[in-house]
Amino acid sequence: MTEVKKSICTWCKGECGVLVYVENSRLLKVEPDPDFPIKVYPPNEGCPRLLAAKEWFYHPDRLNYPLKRVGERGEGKWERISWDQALDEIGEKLKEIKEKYGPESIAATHGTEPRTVDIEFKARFFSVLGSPNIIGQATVCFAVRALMAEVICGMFPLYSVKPSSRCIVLLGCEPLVSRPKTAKIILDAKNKGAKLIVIDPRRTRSASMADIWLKLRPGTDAALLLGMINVIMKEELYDKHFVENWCYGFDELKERIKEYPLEKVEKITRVPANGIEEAARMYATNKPGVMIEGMGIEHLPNNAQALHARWILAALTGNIDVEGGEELTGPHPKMRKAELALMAVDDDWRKKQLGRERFRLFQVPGRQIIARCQKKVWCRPTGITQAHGPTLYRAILEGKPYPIKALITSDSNPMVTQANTKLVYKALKSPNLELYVVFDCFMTPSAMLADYVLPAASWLERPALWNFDDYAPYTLFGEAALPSCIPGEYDRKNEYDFWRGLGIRLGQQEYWPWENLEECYDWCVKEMNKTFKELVHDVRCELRTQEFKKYEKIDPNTGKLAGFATPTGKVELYSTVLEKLGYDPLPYYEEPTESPVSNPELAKKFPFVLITGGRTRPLFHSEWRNVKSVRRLHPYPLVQIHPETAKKLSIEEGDWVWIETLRGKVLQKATLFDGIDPDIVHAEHGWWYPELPPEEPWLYGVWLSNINVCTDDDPNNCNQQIGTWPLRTALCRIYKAAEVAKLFCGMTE
Ligand SMILES: Nc1nc2c(c(=O)[nH]1)N[C@H]1C(S)=C(S)[C@@H](COP(=O)(O)OP(=O)(O)OC[C@H]3O[C@@H](n4cnc5c(=O)[nH]c(N)nc54)[C@H](O)[C@@H]3O)O[C@H]1N2
Ligand SMILES: Nc1nc2c(c(=O)[nH]1)N[C@H]1C(S)=C(S)[C@@H](COP(=O)(O)OP(=O)(O)OC[C@H]3O[C@@H](n4cnc5c(=O)[nH]c(N)nc54)[C@H](O)[C@@H]3O)O[C@H]1N2
Ligand code: SF4
Ligand SMILES: [Mo]
Repeated sequence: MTEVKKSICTWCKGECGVLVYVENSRLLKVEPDPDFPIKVYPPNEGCPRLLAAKEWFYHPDRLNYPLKRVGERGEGKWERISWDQALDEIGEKLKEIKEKYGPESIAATHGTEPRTVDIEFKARFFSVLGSPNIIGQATVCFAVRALMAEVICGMFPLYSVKPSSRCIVLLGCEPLVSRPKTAKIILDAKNKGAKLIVIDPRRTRSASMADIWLKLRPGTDAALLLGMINVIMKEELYDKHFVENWCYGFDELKERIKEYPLEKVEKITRVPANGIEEAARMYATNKPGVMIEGMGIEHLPNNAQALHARWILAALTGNIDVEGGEELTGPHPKMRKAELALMAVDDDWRKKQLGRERFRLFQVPGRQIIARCQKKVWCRPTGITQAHGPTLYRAILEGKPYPIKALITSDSNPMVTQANTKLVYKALKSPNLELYVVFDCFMTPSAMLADYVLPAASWLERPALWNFDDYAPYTLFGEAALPSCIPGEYDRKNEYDFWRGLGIRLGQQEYWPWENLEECYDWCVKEMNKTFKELVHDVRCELRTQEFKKYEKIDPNTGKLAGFATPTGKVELYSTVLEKLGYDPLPYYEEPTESPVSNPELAKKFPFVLITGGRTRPLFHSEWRNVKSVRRLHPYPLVQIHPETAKKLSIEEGDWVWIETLRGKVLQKATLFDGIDPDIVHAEHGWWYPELPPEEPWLYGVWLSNINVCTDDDPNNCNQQIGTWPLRTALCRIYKAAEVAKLFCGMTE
């Protein structure tokens, strides 16, 4: 008999409600759920990943059982073992390391977190263990923009664009490719007459349909936004009531902004002054307005300053906490999922967090200030803080400031997605690292270097309670469609069972009272007066009712206005949080460390600015290269080069070219594109070749086209407030790679 299961697909940021057809525990097909209330663009009926669901699920390379290394790291020799043996041995080793070097010598790295929906379990394991060293992509991804929103106005917006938005500003973001839910709403708003402003060095599809496209020089967003503030101040386009009553530091800002006259901004950004004026006026006079920032701004070495300016713009125009503007939803009053992480930032052991003294804003010192303010206004603090990845990889190699002896990677492929692959490789291969464990659905270049590789259950094999640590404006409930273990066929685990299994072996029994993930979810939703199962079947997608201008309401506990969750209770144009941490409290422009302006000598040898990682459909980071029907749609990595540049370098469409920086060089296929300046090139990230040999020196061709071989992670060049490594500004040179490429093509075709 065919069963139809209601699941949540997390293969990309669509997080779509889907129907999974199953017979005798076999997957038949997956279809979009027509009744699911949240729609996406492009419509998921044609989603190539969904169409390939069976190919993915029954892929011959899918990991089915735990593997233990028997040869050297990277030699590709494995022995199949049971889960009990794997967890027993890993648990034993962790205990030994903890006793000898302290819990902080055990670390974890993870990837684009919302996919697994269950980041809390790893955090819980580490909180009980007493190690502050979880590193991962948060330092370059969502956490960066969330953090700066929290610093300036005490909370972050999540999915806040609405069809009623009247002006949408895309700041280094291309939702038509990367964010299916947001794209749908933007198109709806645009159909209703909303203005669209795109700030991007490339002519994206959104830029093509925008009212204004500001083609800026990469890395100069902070200057551009300061220029927009200048216009809004000069022309008095700001919301006087909001500024007077709810903004802190207007006069100081006014002084600072004098340093950014439009002629200077034009010179820095290459955006004509009248374009900046026009954009500022459009944004300030079409309300509600919302800014959606993406990796174009988050991956910059001066991202904190740019995001600071972005929040000042939102505040000056009175767009904060209004419907269709920057909606501050806050924690779900009845959900307790985030509590699972046990994120008390005042714990003494958190003082050992790697990078804490330096990147104080993102790390525990900043988080402590933010958490105190949030407790007063939002009852619950958010908890996003991570140790610094580049510092941790160096600690593995150098043993400083203390040794890191064990690393567990789940849901990530750091050999491909972390900056400076050569250093990551050295660290993962180092004998200093006594234990490396990878928990994934497939064998990857990272997994090839592990001592144990453990098979992960995917979204098809586990229930889902998706609400972005309780902060999303909606909660999604999905059921497991397929068993995670079929004896004789495969035996995989979900995140909960994996971390619980390890926790129990490390004496954490009392912290893992729930026998399985569903029981744990029942605990999270207890106050909803329904079981998790009932919520899957009766609710599936709970849309939260929202209130706006909450800062103006009287807090019943204090009898005072609620205000914003910042030290002054106002939106801090002048940030007392930054000041307290010893940083400049106002935004400013700082040239990226590796640019033709800051380093003209280097630019003689490496004359192009390299930006990386603009998303492609249908690929998702380093995934899907192994699924033929999907790979066919995007078989090779493409580097975008302006036709004039290509002509000068005798490069033609489809030629393999070398992209070289100070760190290294890789090959990608040239595609000529006049929507980018002649001195800028854009390379894709995430490339490895699952069709090439897994063992060293190949590691699935990880050295061939993986752009992170070329990116920088030197802590001195990271953003000094947050720690972000610069994925989108580097100097490079490019040249044709005729002979090598022919050889390489033969191998991968
Ligand atoms: N140069 C450059 N580098 C970048 C970027 C860029 O723009 N330019 N972008 C950065 C950003 S924003 C991000 S978020 C990161 C992403 O970095 P990662 O998260 O490391 O990227 P993925 O390739 O998605 O790796 C996820 C791994 O998890 C596995 N996986 C899939 N589903 C599951 C599951 O359910 N459970 C488990 N345990 N594993 C699963 C996949 O097989 C894959 O190997 O990359 C960053 N790196
Ligand atoms: N299909 C697919 N969807 C995805 C992903 C995927 O890998 N594949 N990854 C997911 C993840 S984890 C993330 S974080 C999101 C990211 O999605 P987005 O936030 O949309 O980011 P990107 O597409 O990486 O980059 C957006 C734009 O930044 C521009 N850019 C580059 N440098 C600069 C600069 O200096 N300033 C400005 N203003 N812009 C610049 C690029 O030209 C690019 O068009 O996508 C998510 N969705
Ligand atoms: S892959 Fe993305 S767009 Fe396609 S169904 Fe899944 S979540 Fe939706
Ligand atoms: Mo990301």
